[in-house]
Amino acid sequence: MIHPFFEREARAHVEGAFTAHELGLASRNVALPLEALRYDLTPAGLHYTLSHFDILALDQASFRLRVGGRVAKAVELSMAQLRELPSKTLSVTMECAGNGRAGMSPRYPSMPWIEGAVGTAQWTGVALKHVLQLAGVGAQAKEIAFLGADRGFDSGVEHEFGRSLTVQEALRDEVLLAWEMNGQPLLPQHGAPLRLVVPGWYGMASVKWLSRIEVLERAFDGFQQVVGYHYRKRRGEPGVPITHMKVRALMVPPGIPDWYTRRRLIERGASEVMGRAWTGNGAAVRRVEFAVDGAWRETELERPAGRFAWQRWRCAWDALPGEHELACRATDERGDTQPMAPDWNTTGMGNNAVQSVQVTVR
Ligand SMILES: Nc1nc2c(c(=O)[nH]1)N[C@H]1C(S)=C(S)[C@@H](COP(=O)(O)O)O[C@H]1N2
Ligand SMILES: [Mo]
Repeated sequence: MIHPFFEREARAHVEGAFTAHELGLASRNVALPLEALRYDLTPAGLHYTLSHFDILALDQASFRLRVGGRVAKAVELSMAQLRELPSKTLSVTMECAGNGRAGMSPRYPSMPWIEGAVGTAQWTGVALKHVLQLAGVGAQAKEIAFLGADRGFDSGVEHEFGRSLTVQEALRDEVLLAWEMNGQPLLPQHGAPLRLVVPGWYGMASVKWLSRIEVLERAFDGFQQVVGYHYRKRRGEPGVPITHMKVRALMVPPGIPDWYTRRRLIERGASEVMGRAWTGNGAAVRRVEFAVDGAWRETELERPAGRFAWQRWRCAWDALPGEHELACRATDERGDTQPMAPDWNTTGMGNNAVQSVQVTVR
């Protein structure tokens, strides 16, 4: 066997039983428990988290953000200097691009998310554009790369977690360098002391433990940019880069659960089902439908707390005794909606298939 650090062969897909490696990742990287969809703002301890390598313990006092590359003047900023810049707070729904991976078969061996890799937090920080203005982005600049301080291997390649945005995307007002989440200092697992937050995009764009910004005259060629995060039907094909979140709705599974199987039991009669819906790319969710045993009906959809935050929906349901399958489906302003079955791709990305919940009504 080739040593895993130098293993460049793609990991073989798996079917059926979950592997010990998947269990290991699933217990490090936690999902939002779906009942926590009740909160407009996800308490930090219930927000999902995904870290590829180790969760770092960076020292706030000696921390410096370095901005270099094709800039007029390279700068280094301490946390104290960053806090002196004009700050703002945005409510942002963030979802991992791998959310729903466990529902694709055969399965890519990685973090086996079921459906809870999502959360909404208030992020406070400085708009990235202010920091870029301090350094002065050169006219030839094409992309801006964001490098985390965390380092490790994937598919035989050693790298620091890094992602890039085009200059145009990076200068958008809503792209933040954040040091607070829900009014509290960032927790270590969410990237303390500083992270990027790119509203509307899947989570991988929001680089944690952000330590270096490089202005480039070429496209960034980091592993997480060129190898990772593409929709590919076949291995080795160039594929389509993953950017914004797809439209999606989730419901709080109603009733009470069985501890082990999570099957739900509900009392008969009038009840209300609720959940959240979101989409990326600046659009809003236009409608959410709810289905009992395949019969779809409209729900009541609330306005979002901000342009980048999920929207609450609810629906009255007169629960009749028996076994039922509940489902929900969102459609956004662009007319994009959710498929009934996952759209399979090699690394199990962007699965926004309709959620379905089995319930027993007593
Ligand atoms: N430095 C660094 N940034 C990172 C990651 C990482 O592993 N390292 N994971 C990314 C991915 S894949 C996601 S989904 C989000 C998760 O952010 P959260 O843990 O705060 O929810 O962080 C992104 N930023
Ligand atoms: Mo992710």
